[in-house]
Amino acid sequence: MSLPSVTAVDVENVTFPPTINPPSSATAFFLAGAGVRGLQIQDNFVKFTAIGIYLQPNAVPLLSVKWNAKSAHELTESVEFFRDIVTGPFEKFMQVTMILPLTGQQYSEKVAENCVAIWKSLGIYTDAEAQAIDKFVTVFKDETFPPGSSILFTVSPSGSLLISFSKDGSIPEEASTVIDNKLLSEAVLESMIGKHGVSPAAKQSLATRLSELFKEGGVSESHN
Ligand code: HCC
Repeated sequence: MSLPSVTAVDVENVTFPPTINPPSSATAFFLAGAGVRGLQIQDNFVKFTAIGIYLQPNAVPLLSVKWNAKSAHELTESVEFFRDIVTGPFEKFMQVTMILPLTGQQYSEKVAENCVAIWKSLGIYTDAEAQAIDKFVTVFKDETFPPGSSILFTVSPSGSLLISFSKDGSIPEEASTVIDNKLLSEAVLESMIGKHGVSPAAKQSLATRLSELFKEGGVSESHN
C-alpha cells in the first residue's frame, strides 16, 4: 500500500511531519489529522497539548468504501466515522506534544477518567479494564512533561497499546511499555476523537484531510 501524499500540520508551533515511523513499527504512517486539546478555564481557552494522529496507509482504502461520498463537514459531524477510525483493522499512532507543562499524573488521570467514562456509557467496564487503567496510570506516575516533550501511543489492531515518551521531537526505536487490553487501546484514541473527544480540532482536521484522500483515490481509479 503506497503512502498517501499529505502535508505537515502546525499546531501552536508544534509541527507534525507528513509521515512518521512509529516505535516498534517497520512501516511509515501518514498524518491523518492534528489539532489542539484545550480546556475552557473561566474566560480563556487554555491550550495544553497538540495531538497528531497517524494511520497505517491501508486505512484510506478501507475507510473510503463507506465514507468517500461524504463531505468533510458530514464526516466531522459523524460519530460513526470516528468510531470506524478507532476500531478499523489498521494501526494508529498518536503523538501528544505538550504546549504547557504537565505531570504524568495530571495527564494520565485525565485520560483514565475519560476512558472509564466511555466504558461506563457503553456498559463494558470490567475487571480487566480496571487493571489496564491501573497499569496505565502507573506507567505515567514518575514522568514529567515539559513543553515540547511528547507522549507516543501506538494502537495495534490485535489489541495492544504501546506507550513511549520523547523529550524532544524524536521518535524512539522501540516502545517502552505495552498494555495488552484492546478496549484500553481503543479508548485512548476514542477519548481524543470520539463522541465526546477532547480535541474537536483534531476531528475537523481528520475529516478534512481524509475526505480529500478519499476523493483522490476515486480520481485515480477512474483513470484505470
Ligand atoms: C485525553 C484526555 C486528556 C488529554 C488527552 C486525551 C490531554 C490532557 C490535557 O490528550 C490535560 C490538561 C490539563 C490537566 C491535565 C491534562 O491532552 O490538568 O483522553
